[in-house]
Amino acid sequence: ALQALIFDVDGTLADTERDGHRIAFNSAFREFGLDWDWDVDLYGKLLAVTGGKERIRYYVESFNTRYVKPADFDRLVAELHKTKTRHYTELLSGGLIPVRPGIRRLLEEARTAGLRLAIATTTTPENVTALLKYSLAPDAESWFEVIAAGDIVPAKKPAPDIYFWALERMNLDPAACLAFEDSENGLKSSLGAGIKTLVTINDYTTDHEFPGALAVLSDLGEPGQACQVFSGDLNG
Ligand code: XBP
Ligand code: MG
Repeated sequence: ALQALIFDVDGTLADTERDGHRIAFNSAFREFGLDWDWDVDLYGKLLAVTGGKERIRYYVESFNTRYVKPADFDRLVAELHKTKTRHYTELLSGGLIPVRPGIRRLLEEARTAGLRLAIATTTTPENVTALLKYSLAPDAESWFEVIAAGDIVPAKKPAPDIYFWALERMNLDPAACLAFEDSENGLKSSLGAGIKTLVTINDYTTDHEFPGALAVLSDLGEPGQACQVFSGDLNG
């Protein structure tokens, strides 16, 4: 029987990438006097790599090859990313990024039904805490038994490690869980850990392929506002 729901964060709980993370990266670049600017299209390409520090490296190596790396580039990446996290959490504290349709309802119903809740994400732990607090509820962090995030596993999504970490912490069989993801990398990660997965797409992931997903939906819907079902049988 189903015992737990495990949620991805970015793109799944909320549409955080375009108007959240992307803006915060650009603010950090400006603060460091860099003329790097990630527009909406470029950021879509950069999302192929999960993890902010990894994404900065990917940009420099594949999209800004004229940039000459300083000797202490590793440190620069770490400092840029720390600054980006500050900008991102500040941005969230304004409450500007709402949770996606159906998320609040599903979480409330799951809590009432006694399901265990967890998070498995590649983003930084502080970012998760801020999103839960400012976009969901002041005490929302306490709704989740385990928050698996960021660098706690070295291999980020699409590797299954972050889901394995959460399962182990909760002492749960993957068969007793359902995961929620929005991207190809996320789906590979959850399926790699053997967890059935429901996908809700967003603007950045509409063209992704989702083989093996339980269903692919536009969103989780709200009363009087049905979601679109792209694949899968929700009654099956
Ligand atoms: C999304 C990510 C993250 C964020 C940026 O992860 O790939 O890297 O874009 O956050 P998920 P950080 O969908 O698994 O939540 O800069 O903190 O890495
Ligand atoms: Mg995601």
